[in-house]
Amino acid sequence: MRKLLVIAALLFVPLATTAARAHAFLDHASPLVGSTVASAPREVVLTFTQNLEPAFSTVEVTDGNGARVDQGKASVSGNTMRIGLKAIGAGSYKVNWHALSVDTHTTQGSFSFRVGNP
Ligand SMILES: [Cu+2]
Repeated sequence: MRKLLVIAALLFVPLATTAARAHAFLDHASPLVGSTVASAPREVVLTFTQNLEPAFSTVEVTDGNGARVDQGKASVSGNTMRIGLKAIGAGSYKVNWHALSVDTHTTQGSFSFRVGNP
């Protein structure tokens, strides 16, 4: 039974990979996903696996209390979305993004980063 499950899982991997490539997923971010940075970043930059539709792609950055610490309006260029940050101190911050890729599929995700001494 267990062997069958493993085989089934392996069979689905190529399909999942193909589907993932067809949408705009987060490829990498600055600050890095889950990282701790020594000094406060002035912006968050998200790079996606596909070009984005600027009008329908957004990102919000919130502090530990859920208060917005971003400058309000993301700018999108190609597969990159960036948003400026207010002056932030040490703490944990959450980045919530929504993306509409040029193939009209929506994706969303979130991650956090920390400012302060690791
Ligand atoms: Cu897609």
